[in-house]
This record gives sequence, C-alpha cells and structure tokens, in this order.
Amino acid sequence: MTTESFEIKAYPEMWKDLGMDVERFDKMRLMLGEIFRKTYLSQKNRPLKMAYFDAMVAEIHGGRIKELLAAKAEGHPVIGTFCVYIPEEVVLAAGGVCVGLCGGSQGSIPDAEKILPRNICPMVKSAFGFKAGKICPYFQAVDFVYGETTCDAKKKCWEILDTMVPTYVMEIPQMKKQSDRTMWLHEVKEFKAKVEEIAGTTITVDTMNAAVKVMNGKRRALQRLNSLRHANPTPISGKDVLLVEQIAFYDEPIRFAAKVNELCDELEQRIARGEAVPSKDATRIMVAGVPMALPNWKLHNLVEGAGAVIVNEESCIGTRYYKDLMAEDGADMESILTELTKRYMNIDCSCFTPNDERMAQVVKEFRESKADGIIHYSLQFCHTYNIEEIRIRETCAKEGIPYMFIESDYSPEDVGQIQTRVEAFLEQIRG
Ligand code: BJ8
Repeated sequence: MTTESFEIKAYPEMWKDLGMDVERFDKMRLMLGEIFRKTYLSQKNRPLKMAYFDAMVAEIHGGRIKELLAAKAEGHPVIGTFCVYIPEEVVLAAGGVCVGLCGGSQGSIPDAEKILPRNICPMVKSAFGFKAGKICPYFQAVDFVYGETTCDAKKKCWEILDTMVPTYVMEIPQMKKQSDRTMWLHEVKEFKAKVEEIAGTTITVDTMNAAVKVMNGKRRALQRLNSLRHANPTPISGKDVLLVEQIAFYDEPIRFAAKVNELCDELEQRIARGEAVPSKDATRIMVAGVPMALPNWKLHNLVEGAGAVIVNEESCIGTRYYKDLMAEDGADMESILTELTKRYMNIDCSCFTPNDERMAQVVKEFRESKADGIIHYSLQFCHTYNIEEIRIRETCAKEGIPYMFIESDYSPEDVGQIQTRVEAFLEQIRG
C-alpha cells in the first residue's frame, strides 16, 4: 500500500444499518485517513510487517466491524470496555468478543459537550461523544458496555451512557488491602455471572483455561515487541509501536498475536543488521502516564518529529496492559479466578492510593528501555494522574532521570507550545 493509495474504506450501507450519522462519519473517515497518511505513511524505513497494521487502520470502520457483526449473528456477545481492569479472559471464555471503546479523538468532543460538563477529561468526553453523536461503528455494534469505577468522570458518565446503550459497571477497588482484594474477587465473580447470563452460556474450567492462554499469548507478543524496541539503536519508531498497541484493543486476539510475532521476527533481523529508526544517535524518550487511545498520536508525533524516538509507554496502552501474565492450566474455577484477580490487581493505575508500586515500575521501565529521559503525559482534568505526577517528578529527581511533564488535550491548539517544550527538553538531555 503506497501513501497515495491509502484510504480508510467506507461502508455507508453498513453504517446506515447500524443507525449511524453516515454523512458526518464519512467526513471523519476522510480526516482520519489524511492524518494517518501524514503521521504514519510519511515515515521512512518502516518495518515491512507494519503493512498488516496499516491494513487494520484501512479497515477500522469496515472489515473488523463486519467480523463483530458476524460474531453477533452467531450468538457471541460483543462487549465494549473502557479500562484494562475489565477481565477480557472472562469475555473470551464465554465465547464473547471484547473491544476497547476509549476515545482519542477531538472530533466527538462537541457531541459530548452538548450533554456533559466541558471541564472533564477529554478521553471520557471523546468516548461518550462517539455514542451520543452516533459516529462510532464499534459503539453501535456492541451489545452492551462494561464501565468501571476508576475515576469520578468515568463512573458518573456511565449513568448517562446507560440511557443510550446498556451499561454495566464493575467496582474497582481504590486501595490494595486484603479487604479490597476480597471485594475485587467478588466483583470478578459477579462480572462472570453477568457475562454468562448475557452470552447464555456457562464458563467452564476448560473454556477459562483456553481464554487465559489466548490472552497470555497476546500479552507475550506485546512484551516481545516492547523488549525488541528497547534495543539500542531501536529498530522501530515509537509511533509504529503505539499503533500496534492501540490496535490490540480492537483486533481479534489470536490473529493479532501472530502478526505481532511476525513483526518481531523482522525486528530481530533489523537488530542483527544494526538498522536504526530514526538514527543511531536519536535521543530515547520514555512516555509515562495516561493511555493514548486511538487516534491520539499527538505527543509521539511531536517527539519523533523533533528527531528523538519513543522507546516505552508506561501506560495502559502500553506496559500496564501486557506486563503481567496469568498462571495457566488452573485446576478449578475458584483458583483460576483468584489468580485472575491477582494479575489484575498488579495494574498500578493512579486511581489507587497509595500507588508506590508505580514509582518503582516507572524507574524499572526507564532502565530497561535504556531511555534518556521521561515525559509524563496527562490529560486535562485527570486529577489522579495530574496529582500523581508530583510523586513521579520527585522519583525522577531522586534517581537523576531527566524529566518533563506535559498536560494536554486532543485539540491542536497547544501543538506549538508542546513542540517548543519538547525541543527544549531534548536539548537539555543532549547537553
Ligand atoms: S487502569 S489508567 S485504563 S482508568 S485519563 S478517564 S483516569 S480522568 S484512563 Fe485508565 Fe483504567 Fe486506570 Fe488504565 Fe479518568 Fe484520568 Fe481520564 Fe483516565
């Protein structure tokens, strides 16, 4: 696929059947295609195996939606989620399909602001706006959505979202005491019961063990990709890895893992040849903080546009999603669910207090990725990440890690200002 021939495919008939605002959505499709061409296809020396992920973008509003609709037609529930705390293993074990519905686009925010307050996190507004404006085929295709009680913006939005699409909510503990762990196990059991009820099936030890293997396989492939990009020089751009990580949230997991592994095979060959992206002496940056939902490529584009390369995402689009696996081949449902709750309780989201594990994890990932500096990225009005930034900053100061904090949203208005700050930060690192 050449830069000129790339387009995000249109499926107006299917969109109409899904009850979407077709005319408006088609304009968004064209804009996304244009941004993708400029941001991604203009890169030099991309791995050939990125072709699959480019094709996933070309079919983002069609091919994958058709697969979801086919799964539904065969009686498999399609469940939308917004947080890596929702246990995908349980959905897979019930024969269901999980899709991440987080919003990373400015285009849907005006739809949300007609209903929600303006001064809340853009990720929440973007996701909500996609449903309110009927401009997301994934939102239209899901049978129901599962929210969670991580942050205040999300948990109060679910009440409003429920008037548009059936919305269930899972309570996520805010601390990690034994009583919180007990409560979380109870929540996971309730989640399982709800998924079974909707899927009209009973999850067995065998189906659960099989689902755990699928998810472990997917997470292992992402771990492998992340450790290969840690090579110095790095064989792949941060933008490309971010795209793969974003596609992880809507692709079919077995196929996705196979394609990530094919990409990794190519990266191993590049490393052996000493091939560098973008150049051998590029400054290496690790990004930490809030996840970047598709198509939020703003920070990566600015950092890599300034000649640096991003070598790690310590966030839920990155390592927080795949750093932990689960024990396989559990003997009975109780022990499998206990293992599952343990795995998920390792996710060090800033919604927890205290969250000391995250400080240690940030330093660990900085060292492993051989980064030269950390940019902590947060979204406007995200209180938990914006406040936790203080502790990350102090940790970096103590460890002697060059550090910068960026708080942004999805609008293009602060691009110039962030660019200036990123360039100054890179200068400071380079000395
Ligand atoms: S486990 S990070 S995916 S909640 S940025 S919506 S916290 S106001 S994204 Fe997250 Fe789950 Fe935590 Fe991960 Fe709220 Fe903050 Fe917005 Fe956020």
